[in-house]
Amino acid sequence: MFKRISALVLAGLTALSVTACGGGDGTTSAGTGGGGDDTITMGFAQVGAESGWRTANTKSVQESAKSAGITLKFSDAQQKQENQIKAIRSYIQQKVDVIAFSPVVESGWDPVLNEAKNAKIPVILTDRAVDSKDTSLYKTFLGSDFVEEGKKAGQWLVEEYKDSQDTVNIVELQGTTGSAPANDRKAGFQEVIGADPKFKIIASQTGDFTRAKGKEVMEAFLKSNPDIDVLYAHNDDMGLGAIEAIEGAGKVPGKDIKIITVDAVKDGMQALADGKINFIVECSPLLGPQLMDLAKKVVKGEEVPARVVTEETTFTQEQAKQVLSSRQY
Ligand code: GYE
Repeated sequence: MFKRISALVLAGLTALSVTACGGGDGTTSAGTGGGGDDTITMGFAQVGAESGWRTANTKSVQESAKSAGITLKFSDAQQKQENQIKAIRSYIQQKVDVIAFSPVVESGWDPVLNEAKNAKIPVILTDRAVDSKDTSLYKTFLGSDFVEEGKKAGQWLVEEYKDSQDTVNIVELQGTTGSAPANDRKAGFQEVIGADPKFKIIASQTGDFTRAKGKEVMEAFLKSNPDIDVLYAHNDDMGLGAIEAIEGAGKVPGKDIKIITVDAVKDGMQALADGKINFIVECSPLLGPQLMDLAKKVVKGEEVPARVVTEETTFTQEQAKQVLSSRQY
């Protein structure tokens, strides 16, 4: 296990570390980024297993920890903040070297993050952000720009309907209530379509990023709104669930109701290539390698950028057909 000694770090020996064996006297070793047999232990508090994106993200984190030689303690919070807080507290107790987590919702993290800070365990936010004012509570935030993703979804829609004067009735399936991707994907989309009053969001509800909920909520939307032109789903899984609901109601997804989703996981890309989804904004779950690099740096006390934004693209139906076979997740 690694333990940082801030006084020595302050003295300019940024890569210095101590191997603490069960609270014993330990031996010091000035690491140079490579050698030495000090193993970093990371506690990772995952959101859950709600979507294809999440499964791919978990796999990426586990595989990259392995190849980076980092010992990973992994927990699945089943989309519940209290479970994530418990997991983080247990990582603090176990004196891990670094804690990484993807906060299920944005608010309510200050107490537990302060506990980590007091225990001198660095925290890395990955995938989702917190809304804490105190940015000293974490070292960096690695993940997508969700507002930008929402904007890309909106821009496609504006372009698609540029020649039409008619009202465009939109229903929205939001992600988990209070989560950064739900808040930001909604805001970015709204910002773009809000410039033209012909775009109307006639219903908007959470589907908790799951297929089952996406289907259930879409069924309700279809019952109460006979005239839906567009579905904007905050992830592929909810969109895929909604496709079942649309087909169940005797309508043709991608034609009678146009569908925009976010993520671009394989099942989503397949539905896009098949013409059932019209446009997907990519959100990459492959954050593992960058996360492990950042973890090594923060454990050594090196400076890291406060924000690392993931690069991503968008896909039309034609583009999906071309890249589908080489899609990794
Ligand atoms: O889009 C969704 C998942 O936080 C970016 O969470 C992630 C989102 C992703 O459940 O599928």
